[in-house]
Amino acid sequence: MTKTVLLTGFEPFNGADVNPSWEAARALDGWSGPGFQVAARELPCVFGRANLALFDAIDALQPDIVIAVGQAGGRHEISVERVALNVDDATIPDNAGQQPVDATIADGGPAAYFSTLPIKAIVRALRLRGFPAGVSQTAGTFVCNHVFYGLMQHAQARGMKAGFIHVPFLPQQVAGRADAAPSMALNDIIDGLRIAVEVAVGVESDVAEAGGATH
Ligand code: PCA
Repeated sequence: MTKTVLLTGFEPFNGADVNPSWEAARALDGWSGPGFQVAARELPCVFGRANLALFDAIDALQPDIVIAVGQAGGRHEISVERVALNVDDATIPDNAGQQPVDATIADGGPAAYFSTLPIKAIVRALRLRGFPAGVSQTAGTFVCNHVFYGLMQHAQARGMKAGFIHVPFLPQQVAGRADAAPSMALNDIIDGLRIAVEVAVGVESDVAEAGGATH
């Protein structure tokens, strides 16, 4: 049976005019391969509303696998997230002007959820193909983590595989910046997400190999 994979990306935020997560996800809308088809949807960068948009998309598409994607400006690699935390703690306002501080996402919910994607297998496949990639131990405490937490709660109830991947800035976002933030070409981000989808569809249990962090 063909598996449906929902890929989400975010609208631009913090005054930017582009968000690589949506640019990459939208490029894969309608892409299909052996045993799977991909649908892409854009999420608002707004606490609460983003999760409602995600749950609507899940209801409409009934996906087997959900991979939410966000921009992590300043990171140099494709970051496959391990853990979603039950906290909102924003350093900047979201696109509706909300800036929650130390707020619980789900009262009575677990402190954290783990991704159910084969995160080590995805990182290994990306590295074998020459992409800078790694497991990340935190998706931050802004809208991406908020969506990731809501996604995992929803996915557990429905028995879907789900997780989150952060991607670097695009070259055009860092050109001319004094701080030399790293970036990745859009085509590489797109190809990296293709690999992540293929592994998520094809690998049932994750590989065990070193890939954590000492600090
Ligand atoms: N990145 C932000 C929110 C939207 C996005 O693309 C984050 O990492 O929380």
